[in-house]
Amino acid sequence: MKRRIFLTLAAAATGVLFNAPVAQAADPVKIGFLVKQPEEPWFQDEWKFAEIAAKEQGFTLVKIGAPSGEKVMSAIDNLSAQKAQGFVICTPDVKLGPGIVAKAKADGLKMMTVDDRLVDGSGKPIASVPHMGISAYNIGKQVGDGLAAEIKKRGWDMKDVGAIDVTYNQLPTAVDRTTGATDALVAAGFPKANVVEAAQAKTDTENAFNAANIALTKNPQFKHWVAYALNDEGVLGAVRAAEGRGFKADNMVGIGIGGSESAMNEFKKPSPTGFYGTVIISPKRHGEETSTLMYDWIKQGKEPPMLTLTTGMLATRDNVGEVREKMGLASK
Ligand code: FCA
Repeated sequence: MKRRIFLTLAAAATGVLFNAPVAQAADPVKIGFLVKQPEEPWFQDEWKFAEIAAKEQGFTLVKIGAPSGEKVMSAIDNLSAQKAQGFVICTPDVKLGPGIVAKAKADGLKMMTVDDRLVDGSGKPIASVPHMGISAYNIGKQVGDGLAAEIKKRGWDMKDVGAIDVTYNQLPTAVDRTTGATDALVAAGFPKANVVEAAQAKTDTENAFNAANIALTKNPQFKHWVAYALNDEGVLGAVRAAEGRGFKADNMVGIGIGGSESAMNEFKKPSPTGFYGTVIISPKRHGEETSTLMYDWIKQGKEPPMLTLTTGMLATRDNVGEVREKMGLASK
């Protein structure tokens, strides 16, 4: 009896009784971080920043590459078996939404999405899952504005310029990004008829290369080209395809989205390529902040904001160092 009173008082003194944390104090926190394309530098960077959060907060981070629905489902079961309490995910397919939500619930895991937002059976975003994404349409507009400014600076006649719009319409954030870019170009006076859609089968350089090649072959009338896509890899595919047809830095302007290693390597080449710029987004926010939000949710029961949309900044090889510094990415 005496012992019970003592324990109760001790618990009350530390606030445990009145502000019960969701995880037991003794449980080590374990958080999964699932990404759809682990080979892509953007996702490597997200993981790197998530590791920083893990070190700072003292939780275990379980990094899992999950390029298919089956991989996602088995990864969630696996996390549950390892006694993880939650996970952050960039899904390989947003339509897996209801299945992922049900699986996480059945396994008793908290979840939040990053980059790509889950949709329900009718294609609407699943608003009940906390999400951090980019402000896709506005970032796309920054791409289109940058392309239009460069076309004007070079004094190109817009009727001689083709635009390769590398699309991936299965993914809403991709649609928003490329639509933003097209809208900004058209608003700057670019002829809509000169926008050539090039659908990629997967969001990587190889698939963008194949799509862009077809667009170039079918449109020999253009003297110059610009290109955009949902990410840097897509634009790099278009730039490489254009190079293969003789359109080098003088006649090709590509602006990507991301700012990870693929773009940085391009800027480090001794002479400029058709990869003119990138809108740098923040793997720090998408990796470190998401996993810290998940940690706070597990530790303190504090649910993350339901929707956070991050911004980006256009960088070219001339100012990339400065822009990275402004975005808090310089030391990485
Ligand atoms: C999507 C893209 C990635 C990256 C991320 C922020 O997941 O596929 O390349 O741009 O959004």
